[in-house]
Amino acid sequence: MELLLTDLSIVLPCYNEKDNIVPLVRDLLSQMDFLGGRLEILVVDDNSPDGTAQTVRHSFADEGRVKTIVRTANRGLAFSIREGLERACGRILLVMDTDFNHPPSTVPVLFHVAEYADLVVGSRFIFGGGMPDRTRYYLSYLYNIFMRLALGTRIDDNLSGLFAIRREALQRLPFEQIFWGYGDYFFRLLLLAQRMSMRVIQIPVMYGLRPAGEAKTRFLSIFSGYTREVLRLVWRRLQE
Ligand SMILES: Nc1nc2c(ncn2[C@@H]2O[C@H](COP(=O)(O)OP(=O)(O)OP(=O)(O)O)[C@@H](O)[C@H]2O)c(=O)[nH]1
Ligand SMILES: [Mg+2]
Repeated sequence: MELLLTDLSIVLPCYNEKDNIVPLVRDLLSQMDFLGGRLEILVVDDNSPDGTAQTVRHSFADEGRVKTIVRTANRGLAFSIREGLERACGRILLVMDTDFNHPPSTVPVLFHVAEYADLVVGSRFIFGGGMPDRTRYYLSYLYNIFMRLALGTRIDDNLSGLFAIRREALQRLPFEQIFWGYGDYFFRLLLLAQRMSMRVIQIPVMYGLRPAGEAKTRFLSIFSGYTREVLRLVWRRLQE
């Protein structure tokens, strides 16, 4: 059996998150300090013009557990996540946003539950979950009902992007069919995990507010892109 010295790898894709990334990494180091050297944090930055990567390198120069990856080719959220996952050494790999939408306090829970599942997913739409913006909450909730009906996924939140996966489960997944685009990679991941009969557990997550910087999501274009992708997946399924 492969001997893994890292218990948990946290992959943090970021773009222009200079003011969020340092407090986030500090928070994660303190939440998961019980792992000591068996923790690694990979900041995957798409060469942000605001100097996100330089800020991380400077702030954590003496912290060997924090690694910074700067990408200049093939940029984009899903490609960044893929690269982070490919370069991570952990037994359990966890992906989260870097703007505090995904609260660091859920990380110990995701890590713990991953002992009992292949994939653990943070969900806003089960008891205990939610998000502060009520309008967006209900719009996302309705959109998720549409996704679940169309795709047949059993998870309530197909767009959260917060998850932990065991290495052996990750290695079974076809990366080429999942990791491209933006948040749509997440519902492809869920769908394939379900089709491969993986054990998927959802835990509630209450989103936090972004303290600094700007959201990259442009809603109309993102959701029309998601809808096209959902319909493409449905069409492919019908043809199988
Ligand atoms: N590496 C990389 N990270 C990205 C890219 N676009 C967004 N991100 C990161 O992906 C995460 C989600 O992006 P957000 O802009 O917060 O998108 P969102 O959470 O859907 O939108 P809000 O709810 O409005 O915050 C954040 O950590 C971003 O920094 C990208 O092109 N490359
Ligand atoms: Mg966000």
